[in-house]
Amino acid sequence: MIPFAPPLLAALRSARMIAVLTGAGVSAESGVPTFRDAQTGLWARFDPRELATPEAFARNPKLVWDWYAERRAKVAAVKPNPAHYALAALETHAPQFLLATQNVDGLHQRAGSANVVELHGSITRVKCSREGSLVEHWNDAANDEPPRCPSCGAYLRPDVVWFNELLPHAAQTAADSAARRCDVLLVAGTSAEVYPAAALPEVALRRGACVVEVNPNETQLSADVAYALRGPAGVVLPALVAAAWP
Ligand code: BJW
Repeated sequence: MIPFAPPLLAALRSARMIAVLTGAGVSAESGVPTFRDAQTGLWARFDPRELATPEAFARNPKLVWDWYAERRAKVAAVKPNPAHYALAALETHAPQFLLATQNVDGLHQRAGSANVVELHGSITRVKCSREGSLVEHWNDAANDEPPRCPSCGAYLRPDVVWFNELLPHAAQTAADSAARRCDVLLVAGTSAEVYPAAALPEVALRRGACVVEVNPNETQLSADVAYALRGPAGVVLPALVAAAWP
């Protein structure tokens, strides 16, 4: 049993609003690689930070499309882990709740989380690279270029947010509001390096919320949080929810 500080458990139980910010580390125990860890296999030669850009897509659309196609297939084959289920359980205890995720894998929703906003989109959706309209069906047959939009002929691309692109307005607004209003903010499995998501804990801290980090490693946020819970999210989060609501 993990010995959590009694004031942390009391803060969770008495919170009127709990907000959660998750990152790639929460899906690591499902087998989804994080961004800033070494990649394996076919993609080991590529830095995800280089491929997740509009410039990379403009330079080499087929390479970027294939990277996402492979990741989309991988995500379809994995399952939520105990961290995702613990956050779905946490939502049932909180009077008000918002989970803002940077992940594009949909695993929170598959675990039963209801009030989720996707800050960086979803790898399961595909859109027109020119008009932004979502496309339901596309032909992924091996080719030397990505599939094209059925209405305008531009390349299709994943409905994710690349560097230098704006976040979906509704998701950003909901997450900002939650960060300003929450009593407790749980920050799990993120390096907290990518903005504007990384600003959410800063906002919550300024507003006096109890900010709790769950991460096996130190981050640039660690020094400022009320509690830094060191360990894998799949172990720490279920134990935390069970300790707060035995
Ligand atoms: C575990 C674990 C376990 C392991 N349990 N934990 C200079 C200063 C400030 C900002 C900028 C700047 N230059 C540019 C910017 C802006 C830029 C940015 O922030 N860059 C930084 C890198 C500096 N941001 C943007 O461009 C954003 N847009 C924007 O700002 O628009 C406004 C604007 C537009 C135009 C002009 C000017 C302004 C958009 C950001 C989009 C990010 N997109 C990606 C790709 C999504 C699609 C895809 O999946 O391919 O999102 S990049 C990537 O990083 C992905 C992630 O969601 C995101 C965050 O990564 P995350 O989740 O934190 O993962 P890791 O790998 O970094 O960390 C994993 C953590 O888990 C680690 O801490 C581990 O220890 C931990 N862990 N196992 C718990 N079991």
